[in-house]
Amino acid sequence: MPSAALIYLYNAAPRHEPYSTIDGSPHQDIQSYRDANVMQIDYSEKEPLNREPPVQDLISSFITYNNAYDRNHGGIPHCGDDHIVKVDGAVKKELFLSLRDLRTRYKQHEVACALQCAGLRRHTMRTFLKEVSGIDWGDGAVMNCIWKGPKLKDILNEAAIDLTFEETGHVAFACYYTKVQDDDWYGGSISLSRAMRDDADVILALDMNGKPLSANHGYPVRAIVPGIAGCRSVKWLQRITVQEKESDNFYQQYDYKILPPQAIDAEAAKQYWQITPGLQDMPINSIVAIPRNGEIITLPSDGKIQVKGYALPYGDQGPVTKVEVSTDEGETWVDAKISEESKRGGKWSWALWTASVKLSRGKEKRIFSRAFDAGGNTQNPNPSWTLRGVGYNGYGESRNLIVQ
Ligand SMILES: Nc1nc2c(c(=O)[nH]1)N[C@H]1C(S)=C(S)[C@@H](COP(=O)(O)O)O[C@H]1N2
Ligand SMILES: [Mo]
Repeated sequence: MPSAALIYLYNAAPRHEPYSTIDGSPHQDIQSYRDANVMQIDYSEKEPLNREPPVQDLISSFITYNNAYDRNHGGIPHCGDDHIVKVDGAVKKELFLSLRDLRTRYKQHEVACALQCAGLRRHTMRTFLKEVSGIDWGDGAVMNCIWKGPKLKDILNEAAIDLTFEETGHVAFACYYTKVQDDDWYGGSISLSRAMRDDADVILALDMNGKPLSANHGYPVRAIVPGIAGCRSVKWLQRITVQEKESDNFYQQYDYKILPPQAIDAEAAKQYWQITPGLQDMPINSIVAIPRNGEIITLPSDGKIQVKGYALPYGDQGPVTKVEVSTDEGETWVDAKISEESKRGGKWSWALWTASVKLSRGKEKRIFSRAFDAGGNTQNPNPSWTLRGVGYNGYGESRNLIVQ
């Protein structure tokens, strides 16, 4: 496969009723945000850009410089450099921050972290467990990058939080430049406590891998919330609101949740959306990138082959400390080698690993992987099905291998 090739995915997500006014307070000022200077909009809410790279390419570099996945619910705005981020809600002082303010008024902080779509590995869930709704993401909807910009907490400290119950507060991120598939704007929120924790490394990223963000990845500024589902890392960030409740955006309320198994279809799900918390920390995970499903492997004389993949820690409980591989259906496990770069990569990064394992000849052979992290988490041997197919973290698996 040519390395520049990206697998374009057909967006099979169902359309829902637009729902942007959960508390009866429509965002009346959307238009003023939308009038901000946008030079061009690529794609649209009808055909947003959603794609992932072949996973063999993805794991060839610890830092994802090329072919990072794209996930969009609407068009991609090309914003002017007069972009402003407004900070409002339960704060004593509203802020209107220019790009210059973001770059010069606050200490710049660099963080290496994995950013992953909540639907990562949905394809595995749908093929092994049961059909789910959503884009058919494989194992490539994740990138490991170096992001740089001011810490959100420094900005919120300047704005001075003015909330009665700070412990249960939220920080909502919004982008109004374009409509999205299920709402008039895109947004998501995280807990205020996560935002304010110095070691949670939540930043407003201006740079990605040493360069200003590209339009696709959020130029000129996006939230980066390490360890938390990518949907909360809002791109083309226009507004940060401190508030009592989660974001009222469709994608916070009616998507990106691990619904209980009783929510078997859209109708049954109705009663669960409001009582199920929004997905935040992503689960520990690992996948086998090489060999891929269905490969024909010719065994060398020592009977051993190289297996490669990546592993991701649970939310804020990284780094990955160990990865194991099994070629006998989980009876015995061998330790994989975690790459040196990964060992230095910090708690938020993925870990790239390699294992040399013995395989016996035959058909329908499977290779499993499982990861462990500093928080003592490991992958779920019996993952359960959930309607939207988010947060799948069964063992990594390469199957239907023909070994000769
Ligand atoms: N404004 C905006 N921000 C967004 C999205 C979006 O559609 N619009 N998609 C979110 C989702 S679901 C993910 S997984 C990440 C993907 O980031 P990327 O496109 O840079 O890969 O962005 C998040 N931020
Ligand atoms: Mo996502």
